[in-house]
Amino acid sequence: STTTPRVVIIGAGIVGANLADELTERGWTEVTVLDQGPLPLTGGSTSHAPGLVFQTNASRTMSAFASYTVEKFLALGGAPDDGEWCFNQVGGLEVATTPERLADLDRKHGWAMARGIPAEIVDIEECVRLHPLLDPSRILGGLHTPTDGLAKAARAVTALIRRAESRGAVFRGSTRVTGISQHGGRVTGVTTDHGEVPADVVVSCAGFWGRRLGAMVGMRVPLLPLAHQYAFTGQVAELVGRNDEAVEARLPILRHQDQDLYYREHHDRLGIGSYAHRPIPVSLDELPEVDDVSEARQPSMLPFTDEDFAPAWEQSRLLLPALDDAKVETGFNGVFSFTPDGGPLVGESSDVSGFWIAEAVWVTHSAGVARSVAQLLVDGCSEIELHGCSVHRFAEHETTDAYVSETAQQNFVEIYDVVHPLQPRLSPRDVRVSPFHARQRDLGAVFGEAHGWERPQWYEANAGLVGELPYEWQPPSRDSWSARFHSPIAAAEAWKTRTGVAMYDMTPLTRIEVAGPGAVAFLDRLTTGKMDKSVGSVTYTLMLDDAGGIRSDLTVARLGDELFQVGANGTIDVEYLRRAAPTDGSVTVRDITGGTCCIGVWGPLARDLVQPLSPDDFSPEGLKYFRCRRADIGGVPVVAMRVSYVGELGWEIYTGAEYGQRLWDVLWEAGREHGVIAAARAAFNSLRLEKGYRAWGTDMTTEHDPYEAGVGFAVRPATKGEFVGRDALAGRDASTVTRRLTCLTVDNERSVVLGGEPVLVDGEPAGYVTSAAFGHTVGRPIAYAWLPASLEVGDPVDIRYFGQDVRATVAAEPLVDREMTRIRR
Ligand code: FFO
Repeated sequence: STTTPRVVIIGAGIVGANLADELTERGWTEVTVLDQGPLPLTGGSTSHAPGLVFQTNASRTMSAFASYTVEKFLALGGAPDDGEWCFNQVGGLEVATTPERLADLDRKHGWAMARGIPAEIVDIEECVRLHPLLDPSRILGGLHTPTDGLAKAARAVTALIRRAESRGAVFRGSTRVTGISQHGGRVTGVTTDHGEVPADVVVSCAGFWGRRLGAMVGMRVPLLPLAHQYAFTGQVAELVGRNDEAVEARLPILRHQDQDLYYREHHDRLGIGSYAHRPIPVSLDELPEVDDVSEARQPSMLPFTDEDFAPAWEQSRLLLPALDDAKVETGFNGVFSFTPDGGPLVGESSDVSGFWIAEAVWVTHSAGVARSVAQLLVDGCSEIELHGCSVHRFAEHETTDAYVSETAQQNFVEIYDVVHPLQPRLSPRDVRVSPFHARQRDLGAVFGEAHGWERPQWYEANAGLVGELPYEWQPPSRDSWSARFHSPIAAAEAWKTRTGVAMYDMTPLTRIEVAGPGAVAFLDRLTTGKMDKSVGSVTYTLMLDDAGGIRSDLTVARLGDELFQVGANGTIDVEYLRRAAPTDGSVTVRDITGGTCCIGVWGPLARDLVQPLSPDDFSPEGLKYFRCRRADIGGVPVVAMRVSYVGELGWEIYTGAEYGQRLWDVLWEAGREHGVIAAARAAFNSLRLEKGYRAWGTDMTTEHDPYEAGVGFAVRPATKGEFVGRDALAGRDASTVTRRLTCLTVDNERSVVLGGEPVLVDGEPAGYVTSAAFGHTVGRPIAYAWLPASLEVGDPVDIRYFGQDVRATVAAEPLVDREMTRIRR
């Protein structure tokens, strides 16, 4: 008989129960689920969750999770009338009371379209028809999503437990986990107050208790428990006779985001959820001990604080005048999980293999997250891409108590805010600065922020160049949304990069040193390229998952026989390489981003600037395209790599962080006679799109194979043996794809889209924009989009932008330097 791994799931809430169901469905039947509370109502966040499921989200992944939850819960329960429903599909209505919100609903409607979620923008009259309690004079319109609705989380848990048990899973309530056992870096079991449970895999689905469980294996789980108010009104006259106890609700679930409020029916009463109060962090030690958990008494339900709810009640009565005769009857401050970026936390411990977490998950996304975790465990990869959920997406400082506490509370406060995609966080700032920071400030850098790094977006010092721009380079004015967090100075910086020379700070790019006698074989197994090339080679290559999806794209520079420098896409890559490395000591993997720095010197005059500073050969023959070498530049020891994400002649020049400012100064001084400028991310992003370079995480993810993404050239099966993803790609190539990352140019030069918008072909949604920017060299906005492969160059499409259709045309790519003459000069 075949055996499957013994899995222990900690937590029988909506995530743990779903996971037991998904695992047993896939034949992993040796599943034990433990919970400290009684079954099935254990007293965690699931037990009091109001269950509103709004599917549309800025994140595709989160939307996909939610849609699966809807589909699964609909199938799991009975019809609303029989009182056995797990999902009551009443629809969702989000109303706008300000013009900004109304515009934002247009944008959100676009996301729904791009994700295949039926939704429509509705006028005031229709809002009131859908939800007759609304005061028409208070609202401007709404977004209606008929497939949204109410999840009955506690009932779903019961049904999932029953189904998982029928396949062999064992659920044990009132069993407290006291420790995680491990041996040789692997998990071996779970200790409880009722003895030891052996395990090959442990998945903590402990919700807001997760930090405590993680600490048992030395894992810092970046999650903060916060209390959030939920109130029940007394009977509302207008609701009497509309519903019975079994159905509970017929009106759509309602969001009033301008006041941080949401609503649902409970038979003839209303439930009101509020984020309009101060954030209320909760210490696990303060939670009440509850022996007799019930719907009304749970450790995760703190006493209602009336004073915090007063403004919410006032606003509710304005929006819903029917509440004038009602009052708040009861309420509670419910504890649930917040994270620094609002996303869930999914993944395996870095230090103890076999210990996984799936936490900070809303009921809305629970089934989807559980399915993905089950796929990760059983198949090795998830069909929905997870980089925004990975527990390894955070920089080290982002898991500290101070950071988690501050940012999770910010997330609470800003939960319903209209957020611009380029809006940087205000605090904490100046956490990580490159060695060029002082010089950048002197040049009037306007900084954005990413994982703590201060990253210039443009330099005010270049403002004077805007007036010098030749006519064809002058940027058109923008609509107010795309003009936010943007400056026309980007046009001047792009112009100088294409016609002169510019210095870019590339320090925040993740750099990994891979070294040791096993390094070549190790990298060869994990990537699609040939790694056993000469010292001085640089290879653009991909890492795939077992299904052939793109896990990352890398540059791999061979600095020595046993020494490589890998340019990567963040801490997820560091973690993956670290955990995939052989354990026999033949390979070391080290994140060297922090101790080093990098300046990209790019433009047709780059060689004129750099060569006189160095005794080493920077000539076209001396340092060819995609080669690297150690060199001395103005007395600074560097590694120069002839790579350019902006698509111009030049080098990424690396040195130790302590030499960084000196390197900057040397290049800057020598550059004066060539008119060198410092240039920044806004120009950078435009230039790379013109050159057709993909950004992993935005343009392509594990959901895409290399041929669809247009990076099939980096897969070299003929030149090498086994590598991860090889078998999955067999038989696929550029001619077999059904969808493609497609280059579009927008016909009207003023319509700059920003990414995430739906693309329509013949008036029907057919895909979505990934990255977009104004192409300063080509004088048009550029948008890359996932679209059917049947489209041809010259075909017209429409991009839906704030409710308007913007005409665009499929273009041959890249738009700039297709002949490679600029970059190879
Ligand atoms: N590493 C370095 N050093 N620099 C980078 O800009 C980046 N990336 C990511 C992660 N690693 C990096 C990789 N993305 C090209 C395209 C995308 C890149 C990096 C480089 C590029 O030059 N492509 C050429 C390759 C041709 C060839 O294989 O010979 C091309 O497509 O023509 C920044 O995000």
